[in-house]
Amino acid sequence: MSQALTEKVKKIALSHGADLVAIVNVSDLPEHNESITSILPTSQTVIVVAAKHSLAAIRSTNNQVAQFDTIHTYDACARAAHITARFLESASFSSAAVPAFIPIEMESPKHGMRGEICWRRAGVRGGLGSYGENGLLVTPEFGSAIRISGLVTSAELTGDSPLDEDVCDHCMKCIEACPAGALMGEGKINKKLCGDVIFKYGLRFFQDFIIDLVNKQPDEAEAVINSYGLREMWQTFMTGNYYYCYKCQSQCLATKFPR
Ligand code: B12
Ligand code: SF4
Ligand code: SF4
Repeated sequence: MSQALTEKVKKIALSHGADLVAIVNVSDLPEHNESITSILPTSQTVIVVAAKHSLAAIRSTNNQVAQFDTIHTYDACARAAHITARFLESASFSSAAVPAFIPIEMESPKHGMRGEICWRRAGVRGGLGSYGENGLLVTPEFGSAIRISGLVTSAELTGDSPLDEDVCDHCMKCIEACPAGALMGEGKINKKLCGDVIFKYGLRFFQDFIIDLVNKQPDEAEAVINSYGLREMWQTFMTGNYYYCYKCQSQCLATKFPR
């Protein structure tokens, strides 16, 4: 394991969009062994990168501002992951950046609900923070207001250790703030209730829209096509961002850590 290479890799990620970076050995993510190996059979290390949201943006009552911030926070993660992968490849280590959220396996049984690597888990194992009552990765620096992504590489880097401390304040602000009543504490979530809110104009809306359209008489179809819902959905297609709630992220400050 090369400490110098590990430090260099972290420096590159941090100077290209990441606000936090952690190194996890593949052997410390046994739950993802199969998918990691299918991405890169020679994988030795997962490099986790996280970028912070603008708190003002995800707290804004203007959802388009929050969506815009999300697009660019994901971009920051993607840039850090890709540039780090390119650096490692130029140093003769096979490396591949892994999606932060989409594209994602849509086939049964995953149905878009399971990433190739669960980035919360990877973040916890790499010591970026701990699980919160909201089920998200809570960091000392930014609470839950981060996006996470990363890459796999054949380079053997020095792994980081999980944190000893519990970063979550257990203040329950996330639970109280959830408009869907989807959070039950201790990380338990009703995914459908949350999904109905965050994907308001997502896949289910699209499916209902098509069903509605095919059941309409020709003279009624125009009203459906001209509806607000279709225009909103078009925007989510165009931008690639479809979230309509950020409350459990934006209310979580994990305030026991000064910043
Ligand atoms: C599927 C998915 C969803 C689903 C299901 C979420 C869920 N909680 O399971 C839905 C659509 C509901 C969803 C909602 C949201 N999501 Co989402 N989602 C994902 C996605 C694409 C895959 C997650 C996955 O593979 N889950 C499957 C398995 C691994 O999860 P699981 O069976 O529930 O197992 C977990 C628990 O067992 C937990 N666990 C184990 N032991 C313990 C112990 C304790 C004490 C606790 C608390 C938990 C815990 O560990 C596992 C996770 O590591 C990830 C991206 C990624 N690739 O990681 C983003 C991701 C988790 N989502 C994210 C976000 C921000 C959101 C939303 C805020 C929506 C938004 N505006 O973006 C909400 C938050 C809802 C919430 N509070 O959980 C971020 C989280 C950032 C962070 N700080 O952690 C991620 C990582 C995207 C990213 N790349 O940044 N999401
Ligand atoms: S809002 Fe409070 S209880 Fe919820 S995850 Fe953050 S620190 Fe923990
Ligand atoms: S994203 Fe919104 S609806 Fe989903 S769990 Fe968090 S607060 Fe609740």
